[in-house]
Amino acid sequence: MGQKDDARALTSRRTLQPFLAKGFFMSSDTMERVMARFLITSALPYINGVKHLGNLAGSLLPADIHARFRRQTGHEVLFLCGTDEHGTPAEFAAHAEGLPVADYCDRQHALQADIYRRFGLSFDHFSRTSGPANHALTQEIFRRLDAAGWIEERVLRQAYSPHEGRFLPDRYVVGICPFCRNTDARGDQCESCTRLLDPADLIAPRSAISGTHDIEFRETRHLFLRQSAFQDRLRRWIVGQRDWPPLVRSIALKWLDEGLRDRCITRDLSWGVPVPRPGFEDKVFYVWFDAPIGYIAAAVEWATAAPDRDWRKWWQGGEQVRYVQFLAKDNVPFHTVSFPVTLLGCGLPLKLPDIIKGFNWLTFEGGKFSTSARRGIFTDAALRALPADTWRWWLAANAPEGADCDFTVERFVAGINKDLADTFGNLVNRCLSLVAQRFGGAVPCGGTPGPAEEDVGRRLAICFDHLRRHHEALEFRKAANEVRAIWRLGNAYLAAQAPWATLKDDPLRAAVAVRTGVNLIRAAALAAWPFIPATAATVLESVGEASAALSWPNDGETILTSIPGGRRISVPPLLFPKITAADVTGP
Ligand code: B3M
Ligand code: ZN
Repeated sequence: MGQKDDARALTSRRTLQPFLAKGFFMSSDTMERVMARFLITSALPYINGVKHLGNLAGSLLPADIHARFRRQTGHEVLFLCGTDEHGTPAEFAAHAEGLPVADYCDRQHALQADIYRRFGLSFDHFSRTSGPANHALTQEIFRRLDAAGWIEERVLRQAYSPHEGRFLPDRYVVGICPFCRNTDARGDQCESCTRLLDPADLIAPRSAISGTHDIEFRETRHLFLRQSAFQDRLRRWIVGQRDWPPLVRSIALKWLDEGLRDRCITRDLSWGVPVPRPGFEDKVFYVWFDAPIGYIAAAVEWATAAPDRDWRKWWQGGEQVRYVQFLAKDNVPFHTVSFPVTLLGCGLPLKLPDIIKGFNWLTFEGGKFSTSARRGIFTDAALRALPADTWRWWLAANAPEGADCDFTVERFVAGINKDLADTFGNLVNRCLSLVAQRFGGAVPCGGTPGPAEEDVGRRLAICFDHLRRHHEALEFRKAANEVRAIWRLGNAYLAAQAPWATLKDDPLRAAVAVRTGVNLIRAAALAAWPFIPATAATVLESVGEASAALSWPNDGETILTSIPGGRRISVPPLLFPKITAADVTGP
């Protein structure tokens, strides 16, 4: 640790002192509010094609919402992601498009990065696992694991194609399934009966590359990471993670209960991170070995872009950094078991995740989203159909947290029209139009706030308190519900005060109500910002609060008086026109 970090450690201990002196344990909330820095990662989307809405809902979007919330509450945040570019699916996809793998990955990375930018995902850096930083770091971590005695060479029997002059990874061998007779079963699994297979099980095996049936089984050396030796350490660590969602804890413990097996971390491919060991020139690391190291490499790359950035401040920041991972449930074992073994085993003081937020599946009209079958709505098509905020809102408000969640066009249309058009859009539009039409475009002055304003202020403060707690607990549906409650509160206040009706008889009362209404709009937009950032920014700009997006309202009293009378405002264009099914699916 450098001097700066030491100084930071001291100040932070001093900040903690009052809590510790009282002789009680800090709750994790208090701990988080005191702690300054959040390292946030979303699972790295795989490179083989544009992702569907399920991928967005199950890691990228919630990670972004959390990063935005933490920035809003004054925390220092490093939000990282990138494309996961190695492995057989990348080679296959490139082959299908007739491109060299590197070119295919360049193209797909640019495409995905652009889509995520348009979705408003606010990464501090969007990296690539095929980049030099990840290659160097993966090899370095491997060397350290090896030096510490955690790597073992073993001999395996594996499919070899004399025609291609190479060993074939399991997925590169296809043949007839011995169980269901599907003629295109893959060496690792039969997609038709879903049974897990070994290439040697296949009847009439052939190479998926050339189709040749000339396949032999030969002995070859591979490297194994001795995960089994970490069983007890991992169990102690996982059992101690009381803040993890039950979904993640239970998947992790199930794996441990079944007994950790040593893991083969090498593959016979040419695309990937080369294995730095004599005799392994034809092999690369298994994609799941190098992909999570990509989280660290992303920080290293981010840090090289400016002299005042230090990746160690994050990855080796100890207790002062809170590391939060977002991922879908099928990725849980790799993040709770394999990656932690890599981190623990390499002996570097790297951070283990503090919280792993796992998600269930988003399904599509009662079935699975499927990239290979092109079933569902894909992120590029979604952006062509409707603005990003529309998707962001629905996917967060219906996050597949406690259980799987089904996306149906009907539910989507109903949700968007009710929440965004009728509730938020209506609040902004009717109040700001009134300012424009009846007050010459300036927030009215005069009048004295009374019990109604006190009441709405108190309620608003309670909502923001709840909202903050839900964000801190990573409860996205509950947080979205609270945002909705804030929007409704604004509408209910305006409906009860009806300034359009009192304007003539009691202009001062109308002035107070409209001024309070404009401030309620500001609050509504601040609450909305992590979810629908583009729209929230438009609204804040129209009430002259463009720079407020990154602030969190403090208490009920000032939140309703921040925008003073006399300020000129503008009316934004209709925020959310009502939609129909045809807008979602196209004509
Ligand atoms: N690429 C998983 C997936 O696409 C994967 C995540 C890697 S996180 C290090 O489902
Ligand atoms: Zn089968």
